[in-house]
Parts: sequence; structure tokens; C-alpha cells
Amino acid sequence: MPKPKFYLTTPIYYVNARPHIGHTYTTIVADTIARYKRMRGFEVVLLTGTDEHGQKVEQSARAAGKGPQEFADEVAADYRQLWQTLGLDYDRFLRTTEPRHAKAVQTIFQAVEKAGYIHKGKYEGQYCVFDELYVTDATPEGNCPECGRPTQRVEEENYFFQLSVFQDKLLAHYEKHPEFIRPESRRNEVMSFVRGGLRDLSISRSRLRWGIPLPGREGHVFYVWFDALTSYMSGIGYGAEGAAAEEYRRLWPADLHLVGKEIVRFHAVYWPAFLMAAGLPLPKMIFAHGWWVFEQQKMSKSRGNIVRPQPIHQVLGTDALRYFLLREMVFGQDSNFSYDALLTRYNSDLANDYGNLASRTLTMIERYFNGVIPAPDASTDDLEHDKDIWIAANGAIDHFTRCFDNYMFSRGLDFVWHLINTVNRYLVVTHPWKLAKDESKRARLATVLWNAAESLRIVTALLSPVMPAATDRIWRQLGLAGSPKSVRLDDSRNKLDWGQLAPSTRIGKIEPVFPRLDKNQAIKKIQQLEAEEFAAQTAAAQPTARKGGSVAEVEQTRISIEDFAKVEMRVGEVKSAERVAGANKLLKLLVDIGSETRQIVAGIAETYSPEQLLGKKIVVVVNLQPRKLRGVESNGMLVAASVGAEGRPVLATFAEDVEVGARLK
Ligand code: ME8
Repeated sequence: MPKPKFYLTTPIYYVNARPHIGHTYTTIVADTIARYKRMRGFEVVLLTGTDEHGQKVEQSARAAGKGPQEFADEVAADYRQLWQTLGLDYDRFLRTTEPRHAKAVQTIFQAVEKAGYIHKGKYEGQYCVFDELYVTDATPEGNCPECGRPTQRVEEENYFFQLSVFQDKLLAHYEKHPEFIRPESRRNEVMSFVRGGLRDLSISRSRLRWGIPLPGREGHVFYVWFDALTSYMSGIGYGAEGAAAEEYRRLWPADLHLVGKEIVRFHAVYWPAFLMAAGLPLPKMIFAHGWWVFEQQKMSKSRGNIVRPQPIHQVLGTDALRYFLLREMVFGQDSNFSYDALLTRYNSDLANDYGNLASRTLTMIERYFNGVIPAPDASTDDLEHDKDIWIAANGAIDHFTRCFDNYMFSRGLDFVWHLINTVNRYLVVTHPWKLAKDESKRARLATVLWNAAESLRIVTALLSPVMPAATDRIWRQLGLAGSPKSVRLDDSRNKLDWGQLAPSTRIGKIEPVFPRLDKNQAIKKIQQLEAEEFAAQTAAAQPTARKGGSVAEVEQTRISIEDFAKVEMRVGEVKSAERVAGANKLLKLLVDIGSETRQIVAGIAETYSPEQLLGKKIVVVVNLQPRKLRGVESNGMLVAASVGAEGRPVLATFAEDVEVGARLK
């Protein structure tokens, strides 16, 4: 019998910024679901990718002194590299600048147009570049209601999609398929948004060049969301011809679009309406998860409260991060990210509970049975204690499966930990180390250790989608062949059940998988790596002088005098300077900028000693949003040249004495 298919997607990520823990979270959840569904017997295809068009990307590229394609190439490569470093597997990767994607977007547009849902119109109003969204309900100050950033006034002739006629059809679909939008709270939000009435949606842009051209409409490119959503189909062959489209026919509609809550409207309103208009089947489910907030705010580059995954990966390994993110967040709700909670969970759940269960069970098998799994002896069963773990083990399999089928990751993991804790307690009350001293208790000792090892096997199989690398290692230490991935959580012959652990198996080499860590030291190390990474990126992100660029390239990266005037640079004088503890590259300065004294953290400690800087007059960008570096607030930025291949910072100063606070123009 062919396996049932399961096609799932992450959002395709904007290339205007480098990936942080939020993007990593969605990808980790998707990777976990893919692994879990494979164990449930599905043929799984996971698509991810990068969203590379639109005004936001065009602007970020310009700010970095790069052409949009070059810029997109770099960030898209960053994403792929990160997923590889973290061991996140995907089956399809779609970049919206690929020709196959442009063809698909044009194909779906033509289908929508042919059905009569496209007309020409004029848009006059506010636009939010950050959200790539027309804003009809700007705040009194003219800011975007979604993200709070200033909007800009635009007036353009565009092609519109007749979204308004889909109001009733969408509502009927939501009613008929309650699982279409999850969780329930998001479904209610979307339904009330749609009940409030839908306006036609402009799906082309004439002010913008960085996009996919509308077929036959010179000067118009597609609105970035019309473009981006189609990636879910273009990435599997929609718009291709012949055999290349076979996968699309097999996989579409998607079984699950995994998204963050801020983009649920695009997925649950616009996307199904486009598909209905084109006469195509709708995805089965859109699951909107909550946000990781840090210091009580959604992470964002401009707020400077971003957590990056690499430093955590370097100190704790990816599996610990995966476990933490899935256990800590109730899927669908917001959750606060804290290093303290991360390290607490690492030490208590992974090192103490799971790690300890593995190491004590295996060590006793090594010590008392020469490394060979003993056979249980039913005549020595002690129902008072043994029954608890049989019940917990069967309960863990059932409840974990039920919870993961419903995307309740945290709760599913609770059941596995209930089993782990039950077995750890069991080992305390049955005290095998005492049984080992009495030759007449050898059969009972064998039963106790077999029960513990069998529980460890079940725990390890269940945790395999969440912690693939660590569970592979523990599996091998248990002496089992292959990987826990091949265990099945369906009704096939490999089905995970109590009682399958074969006695006489020789266990593998015992090695700690989650060594206990000193919490403060580990946090310090993560933050130090973070600061180093930040300093390296800041240096790399400085626009580089182009050597011999063509006139067209130079034109593309030029900015207007108004753009330049937005950056406020002043003469500052360094009043004090000191090193930031634990960060080799950072100095904390107090700088007088005329009107006030500012605290600024700068990545210049490898070039300048604190003493060298005292009294120095330097250039300060004073109107940047404050950000935190290694937990120290930085309120401004020093201007420096980035010199040599390693980008050594050299501060800009003045040829003659200048007044503190004077503005640079
Ligand atoms: O929205 N917590 O791309 P994007 C949890 N290109 N998840 C977070 C998060 C946080 N703090 N920050 C980001 C786009 N995410 C569009 C999508 S799809 C056709 C186009 C996750 O790069 C979350 O899943 O801004 C969110 O939806 C996604 O990253 C946004 O990524």
C-alpha cells in the first residue's frame, strides 16, 4: 500500500534580515513534525525557502550597498547554511527569484484573470514598507497598526484582485472546516476580520522594479505577497510542464502551512481567496504559532533584542535548543525566551532526568551484566513497583502520539517526562545496587534493569523527532541497530510497544550525552559568542566601496539627500571608556554629544585601549534606536572605517579641533 502523503511548509523567510531564533523556531517545529509524521507512516515533503522580492528587500540591499540579487543570494545562503549547521532537514527549498517560481506566479495570475477577478484601479493611501501592506487604518500619527512603524503615502494605478466577492465563500469554508485555521483563537480573529467586510486587494506595484513582472503589463510587478504565497506550489512543480508537474499533482493541496501569528491574515484570507479564484484546491490547515518574546517584546533587529541560534548551538548543541523551544512554548501562544530558563531545562530535564536515566541504566548493565542486556524473569515481577512503569510506558506512547497528532508538543513531552521520572524513582526504590550484592537476587536484578532499559528504549524512540542527534547516540549506546527513526508509531510491524527489547544485546560505549553545565558559565559563554557574532556581522554588513561598478549599479545604490538627512551624525567627545566583561571586542564608552552624554557600546576593543580613547573627538550617529550588546545598552554608534580583510575598525576623527555636538552634513 502506498504511504499517505503529508506536505507541509514553513513560511518562506524574507531576506532583508539574517535568521534569528524566531525563524529557527518555525523551522525546528516543521522539522520535528516531518520526522514525527514519517514515524507515523507518512511520506512527508517539507518545503521552506526565501522570500526575496519587494520594497523591503530592495531597501535593505541598498542600505548594504549591494544590488538586490547579490544581497538576496547572500542571505538565502545564510539561511541554508544555518539549517545545515543546526541539522534541520527540508525536502524542497524555493527562492522566489528562481525562474520556475516566476512562471508559476504568472500562471496562477492568468488563471485568476481568466476567471474575471482582476481589474485595474487606483490606490491612494498609506503603505507600510515593513509589512508590505496597504494601511487603511493608520494610527493618528500615521503609523502602521500592525508594527507601529511610520507609513508612507502612495498613489498608484494598480491591478486589483476582487477579494470582496469572496467574503461569503471564505466564511462558508471556515464554518465547514473548523480545522482550517488553528488555534481556535486565530480562527475567531480571522472570522471577525472577514465578517467586517473585505476590500479588493491591489496585487501589482508600479513604483517598484524588484519583483516578478505581470504578464503583458509593462511597468507592473506583482505585490510581494501574491508572489510569496505561490511559492508553496511553485516549489513542488506548479506551473511546470509534463513530468516536472507530477509532484505538484501528487502533493497539492498542502496538509499544513505553519506560520507565525502575524501573517495569519495573508494565509487564511488572501491565499484561499486567490486559490478559489484560480479554481485550485485549498490547503487543509493553517497553524499559526505565537511569538518568542525577549525582554517582553517581539524580537526585532531595530529593537536590538534578537537571540541568535548559533551561540546556543555551540554551547548546548541543537537538540537542547529544539527540546527547550518545543517544551517551553505552548504551541499557539507567546512565550518568553530566557537563557536562565534554557539552562535550567537543560540541567534538570536533559542532564538530570533523561541523561541520568540513560547513564545509570547503561552503567549498571555494564557493571552487573558485563554490558549485555539481561533477560527479565517474570517470576520476579514485583507488581507494586513494576506495574507503575508498564502503565507509564504505555501511557507515554498513547498520550505522546495523541498530543503530537494535535501539535501539542509541550504536553506530549510532559508524558514522556512522566515516564522518565517514574523510571528514575523506580530505580531508587528497587535499588539494583543493593540487589547486586546478593547472588540470590540476580534474577530480580535482571528484571529491574531490563525494565529500565526497555523504558529508555521507548523514551528514546518517542524523543527522536524532537532530538534526533542525541537520541541516535543513546540508541547506539543501548546496543540497538539503526536509528530510532525507523521505529514506527503506526500499526505496522515495527510499531513501538512495550516488551520488544531483546535480551542478550550487547550495549555500546557509554558516553554522557547531556553533561551537566555550570549555569552562569554557560550563559556567559553563549552571550560572549553572541557579542562576537554581532561584532563580526556589523563589520561585514558595512557597505563596501564598489570597485569599478557599472554606472547602472552605482545608480541603483544611490540615495537621495533626504535619505542621507535622516542619519544624524554629531561630534562626540569620549569621557570614559572601559572593557565589557567577557566580550573581547567590546568597549563601553560615555560620550558627550553636546546636548547630553550617551552610553555607547562599540566593537573596537581589539584596535583601541580605553586609555587611547579618553578625550578623543569622534563621529557619533545619534538617532539610532538603542540596542543591547551583552546586556549593556548602547545608545548610538561610532563611525569607523572597516579596514583590511578582517574589517579592523578605525575611528573617524577630525583634522582640526571641532566643537562637541556639531552636526555633520
Ligand atoms: O513573514 N517568534 O517572513 P519573515 C516566533 N516572507 N516566530 C517568529 C518570530 C518570533 N519572535 N519572528 C519570526 C515573512 N518568526 C514572509 C512570509 S510566506 C508565503 C511569506 C517566524 O522572514 C514566524 O513563523 O518575516 C513568522 O511567520 C516568520 O518567522 C516570518 O518570517
